[in-house]
Amino acid sequence: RSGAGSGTYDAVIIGAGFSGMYQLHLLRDRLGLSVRVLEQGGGVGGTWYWNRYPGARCDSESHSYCFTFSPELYREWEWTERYPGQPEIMRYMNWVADRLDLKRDIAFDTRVTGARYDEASNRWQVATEAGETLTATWLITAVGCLSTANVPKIPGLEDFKGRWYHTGQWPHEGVDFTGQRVGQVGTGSTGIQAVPVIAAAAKHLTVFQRTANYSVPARNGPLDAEFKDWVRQNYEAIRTTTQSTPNGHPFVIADRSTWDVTEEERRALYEAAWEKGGLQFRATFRDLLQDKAANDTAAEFLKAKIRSIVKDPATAAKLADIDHPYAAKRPPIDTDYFEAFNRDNVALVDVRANPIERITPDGIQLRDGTEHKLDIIVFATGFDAMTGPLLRLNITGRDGLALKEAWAAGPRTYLGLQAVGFPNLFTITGPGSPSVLCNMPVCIEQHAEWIADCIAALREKGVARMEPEPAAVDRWVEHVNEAANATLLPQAGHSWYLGANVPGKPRVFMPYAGGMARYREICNEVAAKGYEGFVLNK
Ligand code: NA7
Repeated sequence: RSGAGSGTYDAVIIGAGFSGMYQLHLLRDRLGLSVRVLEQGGGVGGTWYWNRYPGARCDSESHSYCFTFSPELYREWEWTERYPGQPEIMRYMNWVADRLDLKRDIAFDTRVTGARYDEASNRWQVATEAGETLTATWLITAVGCLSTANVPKIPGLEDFKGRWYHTGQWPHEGVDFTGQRVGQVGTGSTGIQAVPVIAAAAKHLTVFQRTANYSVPARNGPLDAEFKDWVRQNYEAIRTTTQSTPNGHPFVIADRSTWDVTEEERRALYEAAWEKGGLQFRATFRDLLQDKAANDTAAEFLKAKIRSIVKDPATAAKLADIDHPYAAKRPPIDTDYFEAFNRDNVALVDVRANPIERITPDGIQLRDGTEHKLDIIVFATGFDAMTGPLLRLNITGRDGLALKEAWAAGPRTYLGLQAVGFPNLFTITGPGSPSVLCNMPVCIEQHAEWIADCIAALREKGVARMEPEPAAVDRWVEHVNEAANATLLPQAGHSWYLGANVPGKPRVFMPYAGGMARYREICNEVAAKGYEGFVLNK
């Protein structure tokens, strides 16, 4: 149903992806609150509602990329492939929404244009594009971390005579590439998924690569009956694993160091991990993300794989010219990405050496004057991650403080959940939470449950207003920095974890790298100590 309906609610939730759906279920069905969810898309699904680009598929394995709070729901849904594709995830999200009867409390096609905290009434006022105002005690953002498309500001785009698309705002009717000359900008996780699929459909595909990337084969395929039975029978064990590993995935990081084994054994272990495929590759040794020399062994193995797959030595050299440690940027996994460069209709252009200068009416022109003629440009250029979706909500807190101003030098939160000056506002998977370094549904379930428990506890105590202490925020920001600096993650200078992909964005390492399991413990301790670090007012 569209139209938010002005009114007063206990809670307003912005977004109807995994986070918003589960938060609605908890607040409405467990706590009995009145809740309205505002969703700009025409249906549930969040990131998967928008990311319909060719090859769109989750990099988490399907039996861990789902809700696990309900054994019944978990066992009833049957995934068909090792990694769920976008259409299957959408079917799953709609199925959950229907099973939990969520849609009646979600206003679709409803964009939030502003949210203002009114001190006198201690209420949030949320404005929608249609001119409605919703009033709520609790405001919860469930807007995701990767939902604000980053279309690079390249001069001339407005004059391009062909069609152009960003992968995160893909037309629902799809794009027909038949007979088309396509240019794709970007070789992150998205671009790496899209290349082989576009290459198979288009007349010609030119891939514009600024930063070469590692990728490990996903080894996707249909799941057999035996595995599906195993998943149903091992619900508890799978959940225990995902909740106790640092990254929320259903595999355990090996306990051995890179240096515990001989070179030959190491090669055999990498080879086995490569054959098994997927994000598990980074779990081969426990120190890959802490010890640069250890990481180099993985990096060299993966670069050698690129050179062995890609037949043209010059193309192989460009693809393997990777200057960041393995997994210091989000590590992609693929289906025939490097193999696609062996096709006659695919070309790689290095735009690090020779950057894109402008877009002409006919294509893309590089600094040295070369023009690539194109009918379609695909921007797989990522997102204004983590802070982008929050800042565009135009949130204003106490004393007219805009979130944009409060975070002008970078985001500052306590636990990624709350910020000083914004009482009763909770940010699910906000900056300073493990979010993007974790298998998302695992992180989301923990956040939504913590928030629901917190609201229940505050209501019981008669607390009307909650906001973090400035000192608690200072300590948390410092801890987030320490956690990042204990890893190789900040060494990838151009990663979106650091905000480096958006010109002018402050360079702050945003996610919490201390691991989901540790984070869960910290959040539990904070709650057990009566919400230590938060100011609670009656
Ligand atoms: P990413 O990982 O941010 O990748 C974006 C890619 O686009 C990356 O290769 C960028 O190069 C490239 N890019 C961005 N702007 C430009 C310009 N102006 N010129 C050339 N190349 C550019 O986004 P994805 O969508 O792939 O992945 C995001 C997450 O979604 C992913 O990690 C999963 O968690 C799901 P750069 O590296 O900045 O040099």
